[in-house]
Amino acid sequence: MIRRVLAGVALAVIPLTAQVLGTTGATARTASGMVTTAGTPCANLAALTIPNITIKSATMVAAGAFTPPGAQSPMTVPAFCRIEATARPTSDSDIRFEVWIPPSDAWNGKFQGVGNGGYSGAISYPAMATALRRGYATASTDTGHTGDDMKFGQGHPERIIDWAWRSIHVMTDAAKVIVRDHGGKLPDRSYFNGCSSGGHEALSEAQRFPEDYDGIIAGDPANNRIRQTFAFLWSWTATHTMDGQSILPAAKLPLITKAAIEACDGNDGLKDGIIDDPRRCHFDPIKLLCRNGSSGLAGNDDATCLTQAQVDAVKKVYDGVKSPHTGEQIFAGWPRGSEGFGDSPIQGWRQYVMDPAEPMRVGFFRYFLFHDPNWDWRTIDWDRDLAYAEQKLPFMQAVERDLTPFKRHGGKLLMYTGWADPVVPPQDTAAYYDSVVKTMGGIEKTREFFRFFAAPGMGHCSGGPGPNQFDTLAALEQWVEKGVAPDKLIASHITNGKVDRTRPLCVYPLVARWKGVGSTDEAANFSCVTAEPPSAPRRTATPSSNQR
Ligand SMILES: [Ca+2]
Repeated sequence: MIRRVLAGVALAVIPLTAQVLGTTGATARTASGMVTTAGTPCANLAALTIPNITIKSATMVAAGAFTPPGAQSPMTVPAFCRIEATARPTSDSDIRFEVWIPPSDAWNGKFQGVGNGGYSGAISYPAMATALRRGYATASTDTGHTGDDMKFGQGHPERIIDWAWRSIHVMTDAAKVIVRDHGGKLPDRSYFNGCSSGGHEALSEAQRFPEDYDGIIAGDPANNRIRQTFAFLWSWTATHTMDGQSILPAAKLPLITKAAIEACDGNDGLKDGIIDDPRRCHFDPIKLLCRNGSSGLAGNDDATCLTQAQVDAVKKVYDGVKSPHTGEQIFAGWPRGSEGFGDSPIQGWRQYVMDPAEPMRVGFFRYFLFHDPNWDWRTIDWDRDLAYAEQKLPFMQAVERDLTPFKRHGGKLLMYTGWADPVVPPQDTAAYYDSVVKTMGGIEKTREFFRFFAAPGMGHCSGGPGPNQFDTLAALEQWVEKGVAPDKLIASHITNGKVDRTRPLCVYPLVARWKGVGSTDEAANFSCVTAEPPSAPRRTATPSSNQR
């Protein structure tokens, strides 16, 4: 219903009349020889009338340095027309968004909506600049509030909806109208590109508004949002005492990752410092138990081993949330290999599990669910509270398995994740894909419009020991515009600005396997094959000369 009511509302309102076109003078000739007229000059866009949208400003920005609001340092951008606007689809809404449009000679004729991170609260200027540099008209929104915490939801149910799905759709509709008015035509193609919360937004668009976009990139999607939030609370309570003391010192996380990789690196037949698929890794942290049997809290033990309490904590994070009553798995645990693989807090369990003084996203329970700023995480009832949350806030989810409307629209969906993601457990992302495959009639029928790529050893959206830089947009453009579906993406690992390893990321569920000759750091020496059954691990390959 939501889809039918809202989709196309804005587009239907402003006919692009000859009179509107006549206000400009600029004309251009398309490849087919048809003369088109560039639309309203940038500065005049401020006078554009779109229902529920207020355009605050429309200004030309010259090529060069541009410092977006809130940024410490400038970005380098090509010239563009910058439109600042606010959408108020409800009386309580305050959805700020910007639309950036290249000059006609630089515009590729396409539109790209870009997604957010965390609980958003900020326009994604760097992603907009990236889209602009590739010739796209682009838009981003603050999703209807400012800041990354969740207090905005207290007493503002409509703003929670704005954040959950409405802002991206409203932004998309309005941006297309603005682009049409300035560029003289609707975008030839529209893409959405997001990771993390942006991945959630991407899947929400494919599910709720299948006609908004022709191509959608969903990275490390936090689409199973309610259970993901319960899992944050679970992992925090697993690694902290009831009075909030940390059981597991962050300094020990790299030790655990090292041991997990040692245990599981060879499962894929190649000792290369990367766990290929953590679902096939069953490393038990008891292997790290201190030999002197020391136990107790952090600080009383040896830096090279784990106390029994620490072993138990790590196991709980791996295992994920289970119903204490039925044993049902509520949400996947964090993968082996994600514990601590890098120096920054997001390259391991620090940022979302270990470091917060309270469970990450506890504001969800306080401000979205129970409307009680004093809600105490110790009172969680996993079954009762989960049932209540899923009944009360279903719009926070983007877990629909039937994507028939998006497929029928001709849409193409490219989803990716990092197999070492310490924020959104990749096992849940794979499980979502598997469930869509089941619903949509099998892997072949699903691959016609929806492909999934998992990057071994990649963290949350980027980083990690595995090759983690790859061009999803170029692959999706080929698929949408030329009908060439991606069977693999070539990923690079970069150290100090230098590529030191490339690998294919194979279309799921295929996996990359070394051919047995040549450097294990070159993608060309790998094939995409069906994974070996976990019960019969392949013989360890003969190491190549430069293997690490
Ligand atoms: Ca390996």
